[in-house]
Amino acid sequence: MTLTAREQRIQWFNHDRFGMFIHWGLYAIPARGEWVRSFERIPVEDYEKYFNSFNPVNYDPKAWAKAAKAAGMKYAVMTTKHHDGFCLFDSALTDYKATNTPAGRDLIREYADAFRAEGLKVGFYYSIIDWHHPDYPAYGDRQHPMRDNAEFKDRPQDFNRYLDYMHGQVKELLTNYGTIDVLWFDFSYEDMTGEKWKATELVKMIRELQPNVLIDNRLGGNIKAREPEIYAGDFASPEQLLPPHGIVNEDGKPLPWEACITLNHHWGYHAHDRDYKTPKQVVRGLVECVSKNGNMLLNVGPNAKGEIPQLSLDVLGEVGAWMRANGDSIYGCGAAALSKPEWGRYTQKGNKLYAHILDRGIGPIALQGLNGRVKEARLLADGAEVNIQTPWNAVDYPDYLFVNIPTAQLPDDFNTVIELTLEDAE
Ligand code: JFZ
Repeated sequence: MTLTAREQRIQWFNHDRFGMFIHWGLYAIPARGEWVRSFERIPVEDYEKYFNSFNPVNYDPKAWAKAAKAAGMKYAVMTTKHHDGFCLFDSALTDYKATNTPAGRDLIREYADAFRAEGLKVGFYYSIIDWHHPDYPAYGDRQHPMRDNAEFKDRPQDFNRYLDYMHGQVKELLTNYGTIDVLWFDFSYEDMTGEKWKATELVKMIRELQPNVLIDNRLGGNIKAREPEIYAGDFASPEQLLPPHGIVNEDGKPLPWEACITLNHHWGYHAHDRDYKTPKQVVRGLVECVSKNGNMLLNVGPNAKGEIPQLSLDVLGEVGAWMRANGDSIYGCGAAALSKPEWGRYTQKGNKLYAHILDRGIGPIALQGLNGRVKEARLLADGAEVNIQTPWNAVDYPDYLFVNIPTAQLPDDFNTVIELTLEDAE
């Protein structure tokens, strides 16, 4: 079967499944999240102090890349510019960039080089919303910091000038930093969608510069359509939510998707938000994504010194330990053609079916429809044989395979994975 260009470029993404999202910018200094300018209606002049003092002395993207890799992540997406308009890269089209702060260097170049050197794929987040550019709609906009400031009402504006700027920056990002694996645009709303961004023209340029870069679905358009617009995107981007049944198009065909998820409750650094998901929740969430043919892009928000918060590193470390033992049930895997079992979830890769046991229950674990179909059962974490003989008290259930766990508790409380080798490979 020959694959379309779209199907071909998405292959690595469907294999890799787990990535790191990085939200970093001037907002790390006020430390109240990346929407601080909008929420608190901060004028650009008052935000300027952060530009003048941005000096992340401990910025060490090699350490970030190592942390991502050790967590089992295979790619990363980092903010090159967020809604506040501040550019972490050395754009020739603006002065509002990291090179003109005390940081004094192109933070994106260092990120791209460091992550690539660790063998991770490199993605760029780029905000198509811009609260700094004078030609971006301010007064009356849904979320611009000056949305209800009457002084901005009759300000002369030329949106085409903003579009030239935005298209120009995308061109810079795809020209000056080598191969880029993901372009993560953010975001469309109301009438600010699709051709308002000159999206067809934009994507044609992108495809000429880097035909294989993956684009998210936030330029607008309908990714679920039978024949989606050229700018509708390569993958769907559910945010802070794991879609109940995965994502399919109008014909019921599975679509690539990636759930972006924060570790606490903020994308950008927040000094007081210590309400973190546990490593167990993260592992189970990732497994849920893969069991529904999706990816997880897990966020970190480095602080003003350029450090990933220790609480985030702690979670990533524990997730990584689980991934080292159980990554075979994630990479290259997708949904199994079996419904969700009572005790957990399935993922599958060819003739390897992975039973993710989340609930020990009592007695043997019953796997419907698998009796006589399994050649071998092993604990994925250590390769130890798992007994699958039908016990004397279960002969009345011929449709079920029984997995006999010899202990009252599961060996791995996060998620115990049993690798089943099927007789009938699919
Ligand atoms: C967006 C950003 O606003 C946010 O800061 C972060 O970067 C996240 C990954 O993406 O989140 C959204 C997108 C759309 C809406 C709200 C937040 N919306 O339509 O209300």
